[in-house]
Amino acid sequence: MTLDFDRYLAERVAAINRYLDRYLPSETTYPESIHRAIRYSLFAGGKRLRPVLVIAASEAVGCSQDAVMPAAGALEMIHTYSLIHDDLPAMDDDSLRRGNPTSHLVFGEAMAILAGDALLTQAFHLLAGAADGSPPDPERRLRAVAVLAKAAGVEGMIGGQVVDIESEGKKVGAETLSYIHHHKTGALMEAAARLGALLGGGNEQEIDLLARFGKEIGLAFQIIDDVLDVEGDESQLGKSAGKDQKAGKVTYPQIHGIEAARGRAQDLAEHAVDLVAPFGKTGEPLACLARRIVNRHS
Ligand code: GRG
Repeated sequence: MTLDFDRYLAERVAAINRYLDRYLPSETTYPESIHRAIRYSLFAGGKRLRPVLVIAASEAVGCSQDAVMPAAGALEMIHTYSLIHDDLPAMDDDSLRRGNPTSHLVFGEAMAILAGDALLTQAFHLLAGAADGSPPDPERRLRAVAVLAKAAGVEGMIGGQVVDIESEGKKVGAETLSYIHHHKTGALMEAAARLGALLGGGNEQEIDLLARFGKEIGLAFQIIDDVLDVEGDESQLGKSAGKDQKAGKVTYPQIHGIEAARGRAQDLAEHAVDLVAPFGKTGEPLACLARRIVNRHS
């Protein structure tokens, strides 16, 4: 039987949302303002790609999703923090995110900064095992914390954001663009797949292979994000379109053209599909995810 991927996705997204809802303090918890700001951004309807990637990678190595839910939740929390901070006046100064006014427009700049900080910090509380009380394997849990810290920090997402900001309005080449994409977007995707495999009990070879898968689809995802910024429709994207050109940002379509950009993303996705072929049936959701990433409209 072929996999009903829409159903697969819907079930996992619902499980992630339930998990995060249970873990996070309610909006009536004191001090209410910060919990309202956190929940406003987290539950505004993101695609949940990174936590789904954690779960699908764990399933590929034969694990049930329960063991990796803390990692899945942590990935989404860090991703959401990066969106809140990226939208701030000091960064992209954006007004629309996940179809809603950005956090700083609703809660003020200070609360938006704090909501992002809180999500980043709480993500490590969750991953470290404080929420479930029964770390499956303390050594793997510790490695997982290190993997996520590296991916979110200067050697990963922050490093990519720094080079992105410093490249604005400048004529930079393909090498710099590749650094930005691999770090700003790819690092969290790679970490998601690596964490799923690591905490799902995979062996070292499986962990490395799935991390490579995450890296390839991370790059494909960002190339398509660049394409959608040019061709996409704001109401479908849920965020402002045409931002990259306005901000003088270097993008894949700008250097290589739209057709080549789409072609490169397709090639990366197909290569990623080949990488997970050895997993057979349990790797099928990952293959579907790779293809969905390049055929998306939002
Ligand atoms: C400001 C700390 C900080 C980091 C900035 C990741 C990042 C680095 C900024 C976020 C903005 C951005 C354009 C990142 C590139 C990755 C990307 C395309 C994010 C959007 O991810 P989706 O489409 O968003 O998965 P949803 O809303 O669906 O979760």
